[in-house]
Amino acid sequence: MNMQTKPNDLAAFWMPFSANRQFKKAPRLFVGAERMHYITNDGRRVLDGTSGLWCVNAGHCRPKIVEAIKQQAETLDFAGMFQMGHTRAFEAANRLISIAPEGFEHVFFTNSGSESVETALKMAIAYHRAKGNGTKVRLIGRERGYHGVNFGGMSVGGIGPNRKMFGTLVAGVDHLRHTHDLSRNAFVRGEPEHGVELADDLERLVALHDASTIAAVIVEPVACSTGVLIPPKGYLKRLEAICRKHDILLIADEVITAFGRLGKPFGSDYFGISPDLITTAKAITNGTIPMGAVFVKAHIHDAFMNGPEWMIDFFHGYTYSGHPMACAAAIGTLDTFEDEGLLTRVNELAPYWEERVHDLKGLPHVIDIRNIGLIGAVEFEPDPAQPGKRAYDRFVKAFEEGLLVRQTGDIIALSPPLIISKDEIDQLFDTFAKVLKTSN
Ligand code: PXG
Repeated sequence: MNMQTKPNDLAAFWMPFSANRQFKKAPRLFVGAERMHYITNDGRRVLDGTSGLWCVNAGHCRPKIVEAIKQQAETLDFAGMFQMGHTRAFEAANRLISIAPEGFEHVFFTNSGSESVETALKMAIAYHRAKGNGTKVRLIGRERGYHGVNFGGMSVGGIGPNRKMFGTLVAGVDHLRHTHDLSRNAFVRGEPEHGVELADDLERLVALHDASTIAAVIVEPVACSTGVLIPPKGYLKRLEAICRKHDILLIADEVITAFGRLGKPFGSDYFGISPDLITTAKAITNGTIPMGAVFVKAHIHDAFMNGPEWMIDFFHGYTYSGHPMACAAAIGTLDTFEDEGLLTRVNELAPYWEERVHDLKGLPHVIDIRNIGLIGAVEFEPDPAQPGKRAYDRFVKAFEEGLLVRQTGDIIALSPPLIISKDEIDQLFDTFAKVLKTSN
């Protein structure tokens, strides 16, 4: 151990996706959390307007989840899952399948959204190979998509700054155009009217590469990290139909939209689509223990079950796939969701949420407001000299005013825990409106 390290020195931890130098000059630190609030190191309560990082759908430090984790730590701390098993993993998988959209019969456990994405992309390519279609290897993502930070996810992802420092990325990837169109859709409530034809972009890529070379398309039902881009009406269904026509797998990246955010268990339920694979993470354990899961339809899974029975069927997995603590946390989370009706509670809240977020129209520099389920976003006119600074300043100011929001570019995203009350929705928007009125 380096004896010069002071216990609370901020230098040692190189923080992810952060402006480290600026943060360490004026840190924002939490020491506790309870239901809808964080508690800062100087004892202030901060309303959680972002469910942590879109994970804490049931609110913070919920008793059934805490208890499940405690009990598991005392009973079975770790068991590897390669050629061995433990009962909690099978229990968690069955519980997850019981709330999954129709047709999903299997889950593959990972430890994060990024790992779920890598797993799904590998499954897609290997599936076609197993079916005798070994040329179907290309992967199609979408501009402005976010699929985590590992090489596959980064490559199908479409956020420039996340890609530009990392070389040529994975070969054989192409991108659909994004669906953000303020000229036609600004201030629309819910799903935008215009842009269904953007799904036809997949036909353009099929014409260019030929369907015989394309394994899968991956999209987020709602592209959240990039600033909440809501799909135009009919877009996802049309994309699904084009995938079917060309035997291209559709992967719905539901790391954010799964587990009740849109008022249904999964975003695919909400939009009425039936993808082949669904990637999840985050709220699967209410953010408590890292975990991800890929939901798999039977035809995909079964394609792998064709070699000798004693042989490994899918050469992929993580030391911590199906970790007992994560499985216990997932079961405690699903119990909490069920007890409190959280997977559908957003249906009650969404109309009020929509009213309140759109009340921000007209405040300084606001050029668009978007909402769906319990998600909101406010886009600001960028300061041409310092793009991103306007939203960043509002994020910092909101924190000082006791509200946690999430900044990306010149957009602020809002996504509180699904247990939020109407009074707390009022408090969130009153505070945020004050911040917007008093910022440059
Ligand atoms: N896919 C999607 C759709 C995501 O939103 C990932 C994959 C990667 O998950 P992991 O667990 O590897 O981070 C994500 C993650 C934000 C924000 O504020 C969003 C994410 C992560 C951190 C911040 O928008 N999404």
